[in-house]
Amino acid sequence: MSRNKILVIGANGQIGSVLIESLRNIFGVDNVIASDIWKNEDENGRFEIINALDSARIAEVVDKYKINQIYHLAAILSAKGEDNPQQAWDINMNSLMNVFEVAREKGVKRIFFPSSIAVFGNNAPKNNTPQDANLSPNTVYGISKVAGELWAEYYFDKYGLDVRSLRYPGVIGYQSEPGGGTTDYAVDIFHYAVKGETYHCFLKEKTALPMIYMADAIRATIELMAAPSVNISVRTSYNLASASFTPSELADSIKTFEPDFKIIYKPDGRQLIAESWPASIDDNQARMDWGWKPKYDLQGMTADMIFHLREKYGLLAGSAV
Ligand code: AKB
Repeated sequence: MSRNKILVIGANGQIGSVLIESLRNIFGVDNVIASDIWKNEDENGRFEIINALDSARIAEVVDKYKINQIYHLAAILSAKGEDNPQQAWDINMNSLMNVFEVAREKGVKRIFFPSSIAVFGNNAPKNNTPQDANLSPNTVYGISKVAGELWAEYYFDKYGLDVRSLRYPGVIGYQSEPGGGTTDYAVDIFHYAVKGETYHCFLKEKTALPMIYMADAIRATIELMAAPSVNISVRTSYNLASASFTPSELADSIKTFEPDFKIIYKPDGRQLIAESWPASIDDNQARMDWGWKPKYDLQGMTADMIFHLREKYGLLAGSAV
């Protein structure tokens, strides 16, 4: 494990910024190279500017550090992707193909590629959506993830490239901001609640979506990447689940900590995307293959989010503002 040299592409994003810290704790600061199209001023480990559309630059960094694992997290998410579908397709697909090709040419051993519940569409069962449900997404993001999953399997079958992937639900964390997704409301709502502000929710109150707490999402990613190859029976992408809830259920959970919290529902274009996605996910294959088990339910994630955001905003009892 300690001989891993890991490159994280898209390290400044919602998941990347948290994943980097966990990987550095496990593998050592010098063995985990963060990269993105801009440098975060808080970054104090090894960092390289990489635009993942530039395959020569990826190859250069892979050579420089003798990289043998890549986490490719750079992507345009579901809601933002609909503003400029061609650009979202270009970024999501060509960056992924660059990573796969550089990995193949340079002998990188293992790749992580995030997929999403966005691969499902209106033809998949809404509840407990199975691993092998019909994939007919109606967002460019979802289409790019389906194509990416198939390419992942292709590179494994044809070249033996050990690509592993998770279909992330909405990820909820206090450490970082989400950027352009349909599930972003479930992070934003906490910031408003803790600051005592009314939240205007862009989804309807009864729209259930699968979600996962950041700590669980990071652990799932690292556990999948550490699993013995023989245990990985899914070479497209694994369904991953934790809690599923509606905006009103989340608001009620928040009210147990912030009783005066108010939410107003003002659905916009993201409602249609949410309605095309599963309400809950069956992740049994991940549980059976590599022992996946979430730790956080709705109450657990609410309590932890509220605690950390109160701390962040200087609102913990006894803390200075
Ligand atoms: C999004 O909402 O686009 C993402 C996702 C579920 O992949 N958070």
